[in-house]
Parts: sequence; C-alpha cells; structure tokens
Amino acid sequence: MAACIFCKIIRGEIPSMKIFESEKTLAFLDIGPLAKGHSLIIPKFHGAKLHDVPDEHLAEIISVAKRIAVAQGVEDYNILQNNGRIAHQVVDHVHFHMIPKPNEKEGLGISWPTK
Ligand code: IU
Repeated sequence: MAACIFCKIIRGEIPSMKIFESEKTLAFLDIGPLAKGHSLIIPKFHGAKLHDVPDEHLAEIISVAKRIAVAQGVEDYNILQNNGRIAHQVVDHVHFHMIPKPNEKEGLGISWPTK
C-alpha cells in the first residue's frame, strides 16, 4: 500500500534496523523501544488488522519472534499485537511486538505497560 509507513519500510523507501527478512515476513527494531531489543515482526502482506491478513502470511511470525529472542539471549519477553484503536494500535499495518523483559537486577529496560 503506497502510503503505509511499514510498506515503505518493506520496500526500503524508509530506513530501518532490519533483523530478519524472508519472502513473507520482515522484522526490525522498534523506533521507540520499550526495552532494549524491542522488535516488530510484520507480514509483508498489507493488512490494517489481523483479520485482513491471510493466515499463510502470518504463519512464521511467532517463530521469527522466538528466533529473535534467542538471538538476543532473552528468555523473558512479551509478544503482543495491538488490534484496533481501542487496543492501542497506532500503525495500520499488522505488526507483532517482541518486547524483552530484562532481568530486574540488571536494571535494563522499561516496565510494561507504558502506553
Ligand atoms: P502499535 O502496536 O501500533 O501501538 O505500535 C506501533 C509501533 O510502531 C510503536 O511501538 C512505534 O514505536 C513503532 N514504529 C516504528 O518502529 N517505526 C515507525 O516508523 C513508526 C512506528 I510511525
């Protein structure tokens, strides 16, 4: 979709910190991280809300989120998807957050929720 900011990231028209890419999926670091390593995993298929995206374009999302967590060395994290305005969705292209929950003793990150 021409005007969609995440579609622009997919097409490379807007820079992003990409951390995974396949035929159907892209992952990149969130521009406003709630914790170090906060990542977004998105289908390349444009759909504003979850039911706008066919299942085959969502199939590897959780697997990619898990792999990112492993790569980051985090075992505790939230995976979440805000679906619709009332649910705090801001960007109208389906995206899943992977938000690491750092060990409190290490003093990293920000407590969830903050928005
Ligand atoms: P939400 O689930 O729609 O509320 O989250 C949108 C997220 O997209 C939010 O965490 C933003 O920081 C993030 N984001 C981004 O990473 N890059 C962008 O260009 C824009 C938003 I716009």
